[in-house]
Amino acid sequence: MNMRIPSLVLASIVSSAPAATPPKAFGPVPTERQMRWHELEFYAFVHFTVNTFTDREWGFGDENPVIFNPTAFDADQIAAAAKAGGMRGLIFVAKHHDGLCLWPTKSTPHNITKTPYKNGKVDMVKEMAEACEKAGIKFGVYVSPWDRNHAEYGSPGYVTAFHQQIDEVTANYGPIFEMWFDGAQGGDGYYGGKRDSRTINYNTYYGWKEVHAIIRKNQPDCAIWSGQYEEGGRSYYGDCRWGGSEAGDVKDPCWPVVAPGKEPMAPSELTQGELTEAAWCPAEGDTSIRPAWFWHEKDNSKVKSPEKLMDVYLSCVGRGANLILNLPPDRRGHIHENDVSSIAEFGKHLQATFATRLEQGATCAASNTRGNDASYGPANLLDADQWSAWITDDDVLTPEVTFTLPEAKTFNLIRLREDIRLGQRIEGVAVDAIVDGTWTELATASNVGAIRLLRVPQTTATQVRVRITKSAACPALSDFGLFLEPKFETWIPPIGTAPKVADAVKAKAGWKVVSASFGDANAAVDGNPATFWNTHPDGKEHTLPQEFVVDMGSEKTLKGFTYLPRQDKIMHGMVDQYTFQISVDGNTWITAAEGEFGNLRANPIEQSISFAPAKARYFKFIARHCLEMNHAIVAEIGVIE
Ligand code: FUL
Repeated sequence: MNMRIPSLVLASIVSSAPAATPPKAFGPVPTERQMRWHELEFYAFVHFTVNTFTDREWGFGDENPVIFNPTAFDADQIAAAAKAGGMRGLIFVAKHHDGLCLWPTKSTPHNITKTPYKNGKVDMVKEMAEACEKAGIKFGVYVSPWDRNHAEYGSPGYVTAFHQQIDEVTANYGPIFEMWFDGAQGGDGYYGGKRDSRTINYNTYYGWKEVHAIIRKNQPDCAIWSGQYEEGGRSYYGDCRWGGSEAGDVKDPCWPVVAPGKEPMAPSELTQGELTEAAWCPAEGDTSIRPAWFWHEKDNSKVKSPEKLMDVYLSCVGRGANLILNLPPDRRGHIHENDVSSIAEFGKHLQATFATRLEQGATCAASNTRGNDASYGPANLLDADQWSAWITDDDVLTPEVTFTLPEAKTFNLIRLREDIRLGQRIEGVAVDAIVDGTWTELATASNVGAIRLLRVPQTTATQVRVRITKSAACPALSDFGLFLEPKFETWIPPIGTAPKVADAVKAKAGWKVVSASFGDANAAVDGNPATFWNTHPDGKEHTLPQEFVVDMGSEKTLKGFTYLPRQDKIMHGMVDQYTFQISVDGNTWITAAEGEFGNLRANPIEQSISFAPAKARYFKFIARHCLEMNHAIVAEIGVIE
């Protein structure tokens, strides 16, 4: 308390003035539900279904539920891993695109009761909800709208089943903080044995208005992720939206305000019309601790390090968005040792970083305080209430506040927040410190919002200043924090080591491309992810199907193949349907595998396809379909022996 006296003294000087008129909100503002959602900042995803056992990312919907048989599913171990990582909640994938419901739903027979796990007498959603409650973290649920198993997908019958699923999970498992509705939609699938392709309109088919109504009835505090619909010429949004990449980062700046047909907007872009149509719909970044959403043994060595996790955290939470980080259980139904180790180290790092607020005890002097009223004074920036704000007079848009610390402090991370209950207003901010006797700019940002974390060069100073350089309405900055982020130790995964790129190249030594339907396919087997086989090299499209044949130099026993899509974030020619053939003599071919690669658009990682072991000296890769345009681009093909 003593440490705070100086700022209180300052406050008492201004408090003799009459109470100032409260500021008006600017643009859309968050609901109470969204405020609670913002405060969560960081939580886990848990992707678990038949894919864990088939090594796929998108199940086709024809998987026999008997393959879903974790040997030791442990909801407490999963919740504990999330908790150790500093996460405040967990969203469980109760049904992925393959359609297997992990609770005993009445909406479809394709559910956990048909699995051998505990003889089908079990409810995994319940186990996960209870484990979260025990661990003291919030619980959320992912129910995939796209259902590749359901016979009636594409017609009204499925929508009824989907709504029933949402009703069941939101009515029966206690409080749910977020319902997550993936955007992957339609296309081919098992569909009750028809094995055809179904097209739907994501915005109109699923009956989002009713979905909202079911969730609001059962869980008034639950945030709805996605689920936008139109009615009477107006757009209605869920409570939060996708951050735009599955790498976990969001744009800088990332705005929480959306309007029909527009990119999320900065306050200065809001026109009069948009002020009435726009809505508060903040971003949530998502990514996995591994390259893929589901556990695959080959990825055990590719778990993101605590240091990498911190980069993701800063480029998501640090930009005002919430972060959802996937921890996928393995075939035991445990979070793998490597993932547990990394996330726990990361949790310790977060804790060590934010444990000490180095600005505490500072005095603060602002260039302006609203109506000279202490209740809007800069002391609000230092108190424990993260939303109480320093607010200026209406016509003061570029004020500054200077903090004088009781003694020099060393910091490398700055935290700012604004009182978003008044709308997001700040569009430019700079932070300076007196270094070697002169004010030196340490960082700038083009917005603040619910939270802004700025890494700065390690600085020792007693005086620090925040300048608001642009604001759509009088700024309402609500939090200022100085922190010292510790250095990372080298993290070594407890099990196994990472394969070296050089090994991959060595494995392909002696391979020869024997033929290609177009162009030079060597780039697809040169071990270099940056070069690719391209059947559209010169403005002329050489259309699909396209193929090439490789002679591996000697006979091998193959168990599968790998495909690395182009890595430059362009979808043109990205092959998503393939046939893989093998041959011992280069004349007689058998088809070892044929199918699609799932989720390439959002997450174009290396794909591994397994098949029954077979001898081969030659393989033929046939590109049958691509995501955009009509040609083939392949970065790498490899084999699994
Ligand atoms: C994607 C899905 O298709 C992935 O499988 C995963 O569930 C991810 C979170 O969203 O778009």
